[in-house]
Amino acid sequence: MTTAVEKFSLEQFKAEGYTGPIPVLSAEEARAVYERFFAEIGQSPDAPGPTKAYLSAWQLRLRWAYELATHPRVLDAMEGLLGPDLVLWAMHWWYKEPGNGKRIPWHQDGHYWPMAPKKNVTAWFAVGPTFKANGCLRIVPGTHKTTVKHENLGDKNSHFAEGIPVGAVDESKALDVEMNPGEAVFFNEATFHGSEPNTSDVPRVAFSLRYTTPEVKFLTDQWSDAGRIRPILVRGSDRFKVNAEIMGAPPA
Ligand SMILES: O=C(O)CCC(=O)C(=O)O
Repeated sequence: MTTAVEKFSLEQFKAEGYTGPIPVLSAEEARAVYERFFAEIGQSPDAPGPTKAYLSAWQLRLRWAYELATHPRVLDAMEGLLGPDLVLWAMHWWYKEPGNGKRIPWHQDGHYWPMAPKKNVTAWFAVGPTFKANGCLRIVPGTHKTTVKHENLGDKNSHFAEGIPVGAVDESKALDVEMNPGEAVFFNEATFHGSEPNTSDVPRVAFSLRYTTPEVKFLTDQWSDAGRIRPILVRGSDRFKVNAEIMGAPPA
């Protein structure tokens, strides 16, 4: 399988709004995570189907998920992009079972997140193989320097109601980020990204980790699901304490 990009650098991240993918887990480690994911949603990896399981914030309640979210290779990469003080604030599984017809529309994450300033690096992690036909992540390099208006798309096959109108995206510049199990790619809060439906018989099992730095305040009165925002300082120190009332702790 080919990957769209193979380097990791701060220069690329600054210029293009993304960098990677890099290998984080071995194939065996990724397979173990794959099996844990299906066990947690009450399915067999051999019979993947739709789920109604809650797919967010596993880092706050499952020790293995927390350890995955703070894997030293991820933290080292985040340190290279964000500096020495790191706050883990979200984890979300992006699962598309075979035949899942929903697309993730083109969007900029910062549009949905009340935080000040808007500053985030996502590590998007392939747990199983991700490729065009199973709806791999798509990124438009160089789109992270401005914010664009998101609109109600009126698309019943869209995972989110609001996104970037199709005409505002130069699809000819989009990368299909095909990835091997255990790889992670990094992008920021303004980089255009999305994905197409899974038309294959291979489940797309992936998750995102969200990282920021301690001076960033979460405006929890503006989040519809503020209960899941429990930032955890995972490296360095917090001189700002702007989120003191909502800080979380690693699960036992
Ligand atoms: O997994 C996808 O297709 C989209 C992921 C995404 O929107 C994100 O991680 O912010």
